[in-house]
Amino acid sequence: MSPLQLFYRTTLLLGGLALATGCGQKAEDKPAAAAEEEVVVVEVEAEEPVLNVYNWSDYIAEDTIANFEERTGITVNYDVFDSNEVVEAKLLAGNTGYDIVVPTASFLERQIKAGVFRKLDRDQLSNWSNLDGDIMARVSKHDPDNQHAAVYMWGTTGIGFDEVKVAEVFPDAPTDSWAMLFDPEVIAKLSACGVTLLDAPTEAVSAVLAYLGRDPNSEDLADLAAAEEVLMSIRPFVRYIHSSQQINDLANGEICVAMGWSGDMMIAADRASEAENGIEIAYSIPKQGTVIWFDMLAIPADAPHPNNAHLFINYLLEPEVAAAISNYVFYANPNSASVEFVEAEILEDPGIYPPDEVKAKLYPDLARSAEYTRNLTRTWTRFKTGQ
Ligand code: SPD
Repeated sequence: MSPLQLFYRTTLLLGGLALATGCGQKAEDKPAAAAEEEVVVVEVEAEEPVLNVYNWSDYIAEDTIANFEERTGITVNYDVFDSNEVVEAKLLAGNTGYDIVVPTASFLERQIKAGVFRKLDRDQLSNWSNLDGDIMARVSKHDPDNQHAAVYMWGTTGIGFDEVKVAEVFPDAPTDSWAMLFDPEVIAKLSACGVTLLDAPTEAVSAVLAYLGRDPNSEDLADLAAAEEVLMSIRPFVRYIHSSQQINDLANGEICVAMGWSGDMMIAADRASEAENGIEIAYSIPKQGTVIWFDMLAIPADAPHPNNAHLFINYLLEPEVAAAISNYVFYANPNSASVEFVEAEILEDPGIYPPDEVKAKLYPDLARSAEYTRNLTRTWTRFKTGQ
């Protein structure tokens, strides 16, 4: 392979690659304003034009991948998941074949310790400075000096609910509380129209602990036992435990209450609105507090196309690209330069960008120890199987 790829700063970066590979936008096609930007040349090993991406489902704009492919000539193989545990098992086994993976920061922390990621080459990430300094400082607790990962999107975990159905089956339902899911008397009533939980053990147990007024990040086995007791008491009223199916089921009225991730619940609302089926989905951040989490772009140590992976991360760090994703999937992005391109409706939605008084109720998502995780997994298996 010839050892040359050219990089232009910001939006011109991929134009530079096109010049080197003879595909996509030509240098002379550059808009006049852009032509004045500083050109940065970085030499890296050219790779076969392939990129293997493993991302969460419903987590990218419709044209993000197609635009990248068009601009670079790189073919993207795009797989999806809906569980940190699944990604972690694959990463720890190795040889995933993926060039980009998107674990949540608390999981990334222990994966870094297991040596499964390569360090990012900042020389290939000219758009890195677009990242919000406060957010990157926050995730540096998981990845010291942000050496291995960039934040992709962030959000919270709360309750999505069908306003009409819930009002029908339980007019005084405590929609601002985890009691919707964890009080057996409440969930028993709501079960008439269908209640679901995320298949995310750490988050479910944390939420129960917040509901009980205990430390959501506790690794005390007495707290885990208390959470298990609650989970077992509500098990008969849970229709299913799954982390992506509830989006469409809320949108089409199959269920009425779901534990869910912020943007996903808004995707459900958007799909219902597009279907014009009269269903109105709301998203609530419970008053007892909830987790704030960060999903991270990282490159496995054995990635077959690490330079293409850097190109992709740099592309995602372009302000317009990040904004287009937020506008499509309703998740907050960490890109300060993207704000002017994010729709006002998204920026002003307190469920997406929580105001300070809500932020004060958000607790961090800490990495759990291996020993605690083994106990948690046993609890979760008993919960899922109801035994
Ligand atoms: N549909 C995209 C969902 C992204 C969810 N990220 C999960 C974070 C878990 N803490």
